[in-house]
Amino acid sequence: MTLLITGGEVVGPTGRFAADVLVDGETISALLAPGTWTGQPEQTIDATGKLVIPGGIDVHTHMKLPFGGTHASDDFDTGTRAAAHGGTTTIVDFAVQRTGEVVQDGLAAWHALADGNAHIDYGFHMIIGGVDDDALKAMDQLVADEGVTSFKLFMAYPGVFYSDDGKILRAMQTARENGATIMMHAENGIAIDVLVAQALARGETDPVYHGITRPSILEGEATHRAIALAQVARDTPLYFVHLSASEALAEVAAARATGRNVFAETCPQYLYLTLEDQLGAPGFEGAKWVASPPLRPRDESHRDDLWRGLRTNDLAIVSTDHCPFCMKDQKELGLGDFSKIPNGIGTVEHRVDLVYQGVAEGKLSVERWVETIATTPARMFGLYPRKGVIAPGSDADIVLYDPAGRTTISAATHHMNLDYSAWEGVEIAGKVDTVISRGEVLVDRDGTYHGRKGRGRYVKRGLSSYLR
Ligand code: DUC
Ligand code: ZN
Ligand code: ZN
Ligand code: ZN
Repeated sequence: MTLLITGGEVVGPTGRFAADVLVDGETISALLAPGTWTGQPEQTIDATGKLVIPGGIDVHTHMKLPFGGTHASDDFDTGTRAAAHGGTTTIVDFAVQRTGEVVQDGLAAWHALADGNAHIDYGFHMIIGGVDDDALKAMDQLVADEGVTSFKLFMAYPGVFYSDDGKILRAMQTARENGATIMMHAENGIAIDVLVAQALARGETDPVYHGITRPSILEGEATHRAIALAQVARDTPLYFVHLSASEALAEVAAARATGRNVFAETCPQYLYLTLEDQLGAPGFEGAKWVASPPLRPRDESHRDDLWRGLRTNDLAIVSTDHCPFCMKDQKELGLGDFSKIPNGIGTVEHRVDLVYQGVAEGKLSVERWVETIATTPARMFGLYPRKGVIAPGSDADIVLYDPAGRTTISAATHHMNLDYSAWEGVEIAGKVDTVISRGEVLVDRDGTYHGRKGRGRYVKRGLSSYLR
């Protein structure tokens, strides 16, 4: 099957240029000067007026994550179908080893959830919830055999996913040897738990106290500590997930300025939403935005700093931390006690649009948009050049994006298995037009969906391109 995408403007991190893109089967076979191909394609898509970009790569999703007695409401079927509608053609989800569990069993459980169910290609990171000799050996095996080359540790959630500093250091030393990347949830969970207990004792039970008991300085402190531990582990690559706070960004920027192997992502919720948005919601509605890290106060300039970090590359990637829980029966578990609200926001369908809105508002260049949502995610997590770039030989994961289109986000129209939207009514000056995964049109210009459950493949990842 040959497919020719004509008349569009191809965008990559190195620039934008007019080109026709020729797809042969599952891969891109050529980029051609417009109108110069003389063959007969079996299918042609007119991309006049559209940006032709590599399919989005969301390297932070939690399909079916067990949390607080329930599970994230999207599974690999509904979640990857929603991702595809929003122009994301690859996810890297977090397989989970819980404390006391064998790492390989956790990985097998995640394959059982995903294999045969995903609509788009997927890889796995591994959450290590119990660092011990067996888990460290398992990390080596996952890197060598399973295509899992990144491991997430938690400085938050004591008693659940939490690792103390000694465990973190040991995992970092192991990663230094096997080439893996350590991904860090940097919040001082021990201190946070004290603040949470004190708030509840005062009768402060509403959703907004979730954010008030997780102050940004405790993200900055944990970020600083993790950077120090990684230095002791001979500068093992360290990647901060869901960075939300100016204090944390300052730590990352300072480390990078001295040449350290430190990277970070942020998420749309931290770029756009604030604690005041949550405070303004009536009654228990604020639960919609309970996630960790929390939304930050408007007056502390976190959002401006994060947009700047995206421009300067101190923030390399925008992922979603997609972790949806319905209001009914899930978020409602925290009625009367904010600490029982399952943590998470569902955004996997909207990331490409939400970051493009930054382009529309003049905060980011169009090249930087592509870099932060597709190219750098691929390079950071060992998917490049198979994914993340429009180039001969790469998978034909391609999105046509219409800068003249308009998108309004609503639970009434989204595809996530979620009974509300954290982004209800948000308008985007742009629109996903056509979504192609390995040469197959999943979403066409009319919005018709042609994908199917089970077509997505597991991708074994290599080591990070940023490894030194
Ligand atoms: N944060 C969330 O909001 N949800 C799941 C895990 C996490 O770290
Ligand atoms: Zn986290
Ligand atoms: Zn510091
Ligand atoms: Zn997460």
